[in-house]
Amino acid sequence: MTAMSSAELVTAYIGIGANLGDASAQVQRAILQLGKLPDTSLDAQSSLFCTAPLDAGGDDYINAVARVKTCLSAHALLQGMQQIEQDFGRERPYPNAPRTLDLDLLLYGQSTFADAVLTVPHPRMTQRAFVLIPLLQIDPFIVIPNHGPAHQFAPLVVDQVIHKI
Ligand code: PH2
Ligand code: MG
Ligand code: MG
Repeated sequence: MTAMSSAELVTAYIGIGANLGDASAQVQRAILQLGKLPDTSLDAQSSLFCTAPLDAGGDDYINAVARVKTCLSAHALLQGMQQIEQDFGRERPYPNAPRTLDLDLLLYGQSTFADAVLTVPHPRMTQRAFVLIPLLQIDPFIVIPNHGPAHQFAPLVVDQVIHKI
C-alpha cells in the first residue's frame, strides 16, 4: 500500500471460498492478491478450513477469512475482489455452482447498507460456520454491526461440518 491518509483507513473482512481445482492453493493465492489491491493491505488471515457444502453441491470447500485495511470505497473494493475472481477463472453457470474462487465482502468498517449490488454486513454471515469460525479465529471479540458479538452465533452453527487444515 502506498502512503495515504490514515483517517480514511477502513478495516474490512472478506470471506474466501473455493471447491473447484486446487482449492487450497487458490484460496491462499487469493488472500495474497487481496493485499495487492490498490490502497489496500492484508492485515490478518485465518487458517484454511475444510467445510461441507452448505446449500450447494460439489466437493468440500476450502474457506478462510481475511482482514484488510483499505482506502477503497466498499464498491471499489468489491470491484477489485470481482476482478480477482475473474483472474482465477470464476464461472457462474447456476447459483451456488462449484467455483474456483468466491470472495464475499463480509464487513466494511461499521457500515451497514444494502443496494442493488452489495449488502453489508453480508446477510448470511451469522448463519455460516465457514464464515463465523475463521472470523472468530482472527478476531474473537468482533462485533457485527446490527447483530452484536459474532461469538453468540457460533452455538447455532455447531451442526455444520468444518475443520481446520
Ligand atoms: N459458499 C456458498 C454456498 N455454500 N458452502 C461452504 N461450505 N463454503 C462456501 O464458501 C459456500 C458454501 C455460496 O457462496
Ligand atoms: Mg459466497
Ligand atoms: Mg460470492
